[in-house]
Amino acid sequence: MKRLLLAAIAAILSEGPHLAAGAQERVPPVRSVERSVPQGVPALMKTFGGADVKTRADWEDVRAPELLERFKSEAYGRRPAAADERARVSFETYGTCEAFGGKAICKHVRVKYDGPNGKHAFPITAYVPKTARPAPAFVYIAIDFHTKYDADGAVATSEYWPVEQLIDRGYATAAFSVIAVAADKSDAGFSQGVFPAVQPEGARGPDSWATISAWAWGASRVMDWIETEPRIDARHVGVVGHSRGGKTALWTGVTDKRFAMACSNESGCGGAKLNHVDLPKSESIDVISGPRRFHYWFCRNFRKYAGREMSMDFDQHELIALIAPRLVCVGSATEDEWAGPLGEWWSAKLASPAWELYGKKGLVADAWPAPETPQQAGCVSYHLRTGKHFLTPYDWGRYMDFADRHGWHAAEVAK
Ligand code: GTR
Repeated sequence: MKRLLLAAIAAILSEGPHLAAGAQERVPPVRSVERSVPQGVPALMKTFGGADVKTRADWEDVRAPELLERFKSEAYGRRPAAADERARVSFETYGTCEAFGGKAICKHVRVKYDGPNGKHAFPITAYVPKTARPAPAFVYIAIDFHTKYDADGAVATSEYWPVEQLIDRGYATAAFSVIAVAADKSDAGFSQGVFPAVQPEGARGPDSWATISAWAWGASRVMDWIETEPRIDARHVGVVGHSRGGKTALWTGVTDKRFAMACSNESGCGGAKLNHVDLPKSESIDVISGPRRFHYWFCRNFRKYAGREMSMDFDQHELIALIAPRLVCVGSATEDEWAGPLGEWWSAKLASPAWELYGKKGLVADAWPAPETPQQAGCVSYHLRTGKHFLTPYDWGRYMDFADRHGWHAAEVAK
């Protein structure tokens, strides 16, 4: 009762949610799963005002900016400009070593941020293969699960991060722990991590940046460092995250065009999963944004969409489309129904017209694939892996295959 009353007051006080005027884009049926066909998906190639988006200029000048604005104001929040001022960021390399029998160099780097309201620092752990040419790289957004830390909070190892596999394929990799950037718990509020260095807590509004945006800030600072590292090819860097890290990887790809690829591994609701498809076993906006769950990952406005997914006038295929014409990978797992694997595939599929504006292809596929048959012919990769919610060597292998396909590579690993 109290919740209903509060919701009613909030609805009166705040701007209403952005809901669609009516059903729009028709989508082709998926042969194998006819009961889970998206309904009333917001049309990617129509502006909110109803104009057709036909050219690259229509997209870049009108549609992409208005979608970006929607995702900022309604989902992930607005990051104050001072957070991304390069002059406020510096690096200190506090350790280097040989790794994997001399195949790679390990570096420990501290990122220091001198913000308008305070300072913040966090560590990066990087491995760089001893290749003749600068190596392409993957930034790994390390969530707390399966992560082991050094004494200073740097990522030491993680079952989600198979470093030697990357090194052996000639890729550098750099990881940071999300909790070294912003706490992954609601009671920490926004008084910890990078937030207070940027602005006083009292300055927050319904569209202020939240935790996913702060973690994406961390990934961008790793990219700042990569640009200073001569052994890494900064033009060929992907960002990889699993689950909440996958949501963050997509937002990083959208907000930082220096990343040539964004890889969402089983990111689900608020990540790659389309909302306009009925997948009752998957997480809903109501659940994820609930007071006892993960409301703090998103800006306050996101809560307005709880229970109203089907009438939202924007959806996650449009988030993926904002990464075009760069590369995107979406990975799902068969036993990960909470993330809605089919909804993840649909977003990848329905995002694809954005690549066509650039004379490229997005996801080249007519139907949701069988497990272990990756769809990698275009600029959007999708794979379904047998198994549970996890970031496995198989998933990493598909992300590296995709980068290889796009010619990122392949300096030889020094023996
Ligand atoms: C779940 C959450 C998901 C997903 C996952 C994770 O509990 O409901 O949205 O992000 O956590 O990050 O492992």
